Amino acid sequence: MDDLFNEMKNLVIAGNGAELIKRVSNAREKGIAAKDILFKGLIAGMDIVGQRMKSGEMFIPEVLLSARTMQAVIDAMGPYLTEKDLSAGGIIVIGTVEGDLHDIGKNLVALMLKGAGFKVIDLGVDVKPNVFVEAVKTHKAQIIGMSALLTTTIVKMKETIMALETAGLRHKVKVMAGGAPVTQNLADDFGADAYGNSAPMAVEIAKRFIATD
Ligand code: B1M
Repeated sequence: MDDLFNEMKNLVIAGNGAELIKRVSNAREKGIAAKDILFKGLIAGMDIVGQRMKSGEMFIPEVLLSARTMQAVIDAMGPYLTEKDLSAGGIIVIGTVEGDLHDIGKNLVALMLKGAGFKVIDLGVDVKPNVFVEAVKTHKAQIIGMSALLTTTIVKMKETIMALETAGLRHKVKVMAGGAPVTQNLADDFGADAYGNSAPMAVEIAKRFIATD
């Protein structure tokens, strides 16, 4: 099993989508859980890409190739990654905060929320605080989900919460924050209602929000 996950990691690093999709289908046929494929294969591979990017062994074009490969495989795996129970309901506005272009984690969270029955308004990347606020108003969202991957953009989560307060909407919407550099302490500090450290956890939190609404 470890060999298969290692192969998947290497294919993410190499940005070889065609081979990776074959490995993932084989793994599914063997009954390997989609979440294991995702976390032990794909995301583990992307973590190595991150380390190599930091050490200068990989450059932006190569990282982009890995990112596109990973997104394509996640899209292809969509039906296996989502719950069959569509009963959750609820409207969530989600986006990657201003200044930040990373969207794979955010897309995964959005995919799993949709699969659990949420109506997801995905604002994309580089979302300014006032755009989140307007979307909450327009769509009468009960939840707002913010993702950030850069230490320099986490502050935008706090600014967005302040913008919700200024608009008189803070008490009407639950705020969830996530993304690799975010921690429970940071989320508490800037006044979020919850911190999600993974896409499945984000779904659990969103369900809890709706249940206590
Ligand atoms: Co960027 N990048 N990047 N990058 N990149 C990181 C984040 C970095 C850690 C790499 C490194 O140096 N080791 C580093 C940040 C360092 C820091 O801030 N301290 C970095 C940097 C520096 C940069 C640039 C500045 C590089 C440059 O230009 N010199 C630049 C910034 C651009 C910008 O945003 N303005 C940049 C650009 C890029 C690419 C465009 C090439 C590409 C992004 C492509 C894309 O997203 N479409 C890219 C990539 C791919 C990465 C790494 C390698 C992988 C990110 C990823 O997709 N991970 C990343 C290193 C790493 O994270 N290991 C890195 C997989 C994804 C599934 O995980 O998003 O964490 P993640 O999501 C998880 C959880 O966090 C959680 O659920 C998901 C899993 O279940 N989650 C949530 C996420 N959002 C959530 C929201 C929730 C709840 C849970 O509730 C709402």
